[in-house]
Amino acid sequence: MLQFGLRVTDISFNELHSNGFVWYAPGMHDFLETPYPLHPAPVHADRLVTTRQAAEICGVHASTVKRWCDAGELVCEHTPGGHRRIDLDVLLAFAVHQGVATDLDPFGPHAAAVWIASRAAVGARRLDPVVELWLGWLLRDEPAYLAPTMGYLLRAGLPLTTLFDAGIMTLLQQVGAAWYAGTLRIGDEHRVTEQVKDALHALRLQLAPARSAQAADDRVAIVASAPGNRHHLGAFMARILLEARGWSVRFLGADLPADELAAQQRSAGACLVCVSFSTPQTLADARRLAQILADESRKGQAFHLVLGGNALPPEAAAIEAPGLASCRALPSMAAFEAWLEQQFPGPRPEPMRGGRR
Ligand code: B12
Repeated sequence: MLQFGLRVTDISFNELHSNGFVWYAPGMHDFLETPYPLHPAPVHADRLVTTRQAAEICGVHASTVKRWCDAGELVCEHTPGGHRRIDLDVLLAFAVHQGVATDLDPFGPHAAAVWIASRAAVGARRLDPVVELWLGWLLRDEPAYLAPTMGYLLRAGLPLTTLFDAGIMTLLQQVGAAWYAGTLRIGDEHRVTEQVKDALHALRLQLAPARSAQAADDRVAIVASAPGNRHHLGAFMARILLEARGWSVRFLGADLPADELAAQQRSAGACLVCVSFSTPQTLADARRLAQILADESRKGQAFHLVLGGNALPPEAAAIEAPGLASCRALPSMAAFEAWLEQQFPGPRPEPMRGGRR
């Protein structure tokens, strides 16, 4: 029988700790809060799959899996109740041996770990195993699996907003905490951020066909990071979300001067402007920008302004800017999507088709 020696993840939380890694730097609670709790203990999910799960993984009928088992071709165990259970590694090795392609093939030696982590993410909305996998890959400078995992999770049914709010944001919080604690070199922090950016670009291209089919001329948005803000992944996620919902987006990147935002809104005839604020920016910066854009909106076509990002405290919800069609400060991509659904109702975007590539 073929044997694999895979672990649930290739770098465990314990290894991270023994390497001097920290989950949370002291005094960072304000920006380390996540909608989903992180568990510092390793997650050892059951590696035994049912015949139905094995069938889903291999893209065959459950009766085929049972036949493989009963013929002794695929090694399985039996529960006290007589149900077949198959070790995930044995199944994946068997699939390779049989020439059966699975959605897990792109993950090579990490296939079992990706399946287990994706079940926690999609089934229990626990993203920490996925984040742990990503961190391990990135710290070892193996970013190639990052984008495929994102696509895999979406095809398995994880909402795009959860991938962003609980997955990517948490990953970067860990990276930021490690940098803050002095356990990650600044060059490595930059490298990892660039690798996440590349993966998000790849994800965007995977979602792009749906966008071009649905793009509606009246839904044009400007998306950028606020003047002075060099962080731009939050804005980039807002862009992906809008495009996935059929919007046409002018993405203007980081640190955009306020008058340029206004000029771009005018020239594109955009009905929506989205701006991301990151610490060390402040509520006052957001108020100032809203005021400038409100003056602009009053002179021409009224448009909606959405502010987001980790620099905005709850008080930002009270920012008023008469002249704008509306002004909202939203704490997450999930809140942004809910607002879009309410403000711009329309056909929901197609989820990524799937199960199989
Ligand atoms: C990567 C990074 C950088 C990169 C950014 C590169 C890039 N291309 O973006 C670089 C190296 C440039 C950088 C620079 C700095 N950084 Co920095 N950085 C980070 C890091 C590690 C990740 C940021 C990130 O991308 N997060 C992921 C995104 C997705 O999260 P997010 O922005 O919060 O977005 C989520 C929500 O806020 C919301 N959202 C965001 N935008 C929007 C927009 C809309 C419209 C909506 C609806 C929602 C929304 O949805 C997102 C998904 O949930 C964080 C660590 C952390 N804890 O976040 C530090 C961090 C933000 N940086 C920090 C600091 C101090 C700096 C510098 C001042 C360092 C320096 N001395 O130069 C400079 C500031 C530069 C500037 N003027 O902006 C601190 C801020 C601390 C503080 N309280 O001030 C942090 C927290 C690190 C730390 N642990 O101390 N940084």
